Amino acid sequence: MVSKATRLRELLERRALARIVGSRDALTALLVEEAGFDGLWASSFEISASRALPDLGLLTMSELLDACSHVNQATGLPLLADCDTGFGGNINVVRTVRQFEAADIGGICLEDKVFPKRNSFLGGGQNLEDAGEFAGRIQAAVRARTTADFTVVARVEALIAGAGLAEALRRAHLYADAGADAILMHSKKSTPIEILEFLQAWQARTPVVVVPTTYPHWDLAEAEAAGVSMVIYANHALRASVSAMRDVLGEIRLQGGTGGVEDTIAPMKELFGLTQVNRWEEWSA
Ligand code: SPV
Ligand code: MG
Repeated sequence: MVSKATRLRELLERRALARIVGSRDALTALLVEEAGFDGLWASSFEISASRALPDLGLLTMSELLDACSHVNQATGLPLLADCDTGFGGNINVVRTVRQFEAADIGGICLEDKVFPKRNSFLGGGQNLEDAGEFAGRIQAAVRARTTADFTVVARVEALIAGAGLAEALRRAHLYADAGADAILMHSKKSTPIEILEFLQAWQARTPVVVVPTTYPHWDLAEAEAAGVSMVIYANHALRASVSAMRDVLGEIRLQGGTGGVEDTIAPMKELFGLTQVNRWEEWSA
């Protein structure tokens, strides 16, 4: 059987662009698979938000692992886990790799910010980790894995922090030298301009992952031609459900009953299907 790590690596290394989607829980993962996407992203933002917490590095490693395990077991899709800054120093990263690898999770992504990190789209400053220190963390992660295919993605936050392209490139090269399998280059510009500049200079040294939350109109074929290997739709399923839940709850409150929303929400039967109740009942018979 092909491991999830191998599948994630294949997605990153194949010629065609891969699209993975933020999944805070197992049910979301099922819907992502049903919609035909290539893989899953366990977003620290979404998993925090679903616990009514801000994305400020509050999740512990075991909380994230627990959420990732549910997401990972729900489908055959490979999962890239958003492990923020790695939950501490090198030894914490080593333990993280061991635990996530043992859970058959495809790989982890670590970002080069100081703990506790702040979500990249929050206003205010961002504190970048010392690049050498972070490269050491990447090296620790790479050395800790026991299967070559377990993927370690290094996320560069230099553009997010306003440190410029030269610094983003310097960091990306350092992390690739340390063994990172791919670089996630993050940007909060409203166009892919910074990413295009990076890709031009990077010359496909490693696969490149992007999160086009603030530049959603970038044509996928263009992104692929420019050298992007993987796109992450990090938070759209969560944002869709917040809008839908708000609308429906508002209507129910307004109308004094659920009759008016019945046709706009998923029927119970759909949930029975998604949760494969028939199979479970066969096993119980
Ligand atoms: C996440 O989804 O948790 C991410 C992406 O890390 S971002 O929200 O852009 O930081
Ligand atoms: Mg995150």
